[in-house]
Amino acid sequence: MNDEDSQPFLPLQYEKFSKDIMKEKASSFFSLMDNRRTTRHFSEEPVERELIEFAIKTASTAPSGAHLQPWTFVAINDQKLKSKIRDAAEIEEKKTYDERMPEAWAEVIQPLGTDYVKTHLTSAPWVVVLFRQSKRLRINGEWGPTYYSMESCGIAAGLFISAIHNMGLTTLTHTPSPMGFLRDLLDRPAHEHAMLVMPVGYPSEDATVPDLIRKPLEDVAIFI
Ligand code: IYR
Repeated sequence: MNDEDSQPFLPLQYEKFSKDIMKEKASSFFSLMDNRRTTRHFSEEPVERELIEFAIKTASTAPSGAHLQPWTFVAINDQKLKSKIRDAAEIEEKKTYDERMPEAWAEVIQPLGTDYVKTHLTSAPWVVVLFRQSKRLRINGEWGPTYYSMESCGIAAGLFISAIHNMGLTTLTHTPSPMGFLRDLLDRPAHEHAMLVMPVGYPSEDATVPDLIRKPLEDVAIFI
């Protein structure tokens, strides 16, 4: 690679905090995120498009393999399209719940109270579908791979969920299975693969969540 091809480097913008401020920030961010819950019960109250744009812009700050940002977020507000997605998702999910789900899977999701009925896909004002790009178009016109696209999109999804929670809205990571129908319904190209469906909105007034307990630190971390 010659100098003309390489990226310019800039000084890192970095602000160092005092130890006390670091602890305060660490603990308040943990409290904020520890209060996040996934609910399937959404209000129909509208949400401004600008807020969804901010969440997608935040997600798009995620680190990604070779900085290819291999994601497309399709944000759907159109009621007719949301209904079509719900109909198609429920057809697949009914088969999954009734026929395809092995017992070992059913036993761990049974406490979550989920079923094939996907009300959230029509009640939430927005449904955001995250597509993972497995290929990219090179400058020479040929297709090349993307790198670590699963990891990159997983990180982007985490930032999206955090941004939505931080702005006072709620989302649900819904994974209709299989989800090939989303590429057809949303007219996405063959190298894009639907990965997550995230309804976004306010929780309904009667929203409930399963009574879950998160694993304590000792069960999720080892310090050496
Ligand atoms: N995809 C289905 C089933 C489902 C799977 C898991 I793993 C969950 O944690 C919850 C549900 C659905 O979205 O209902």
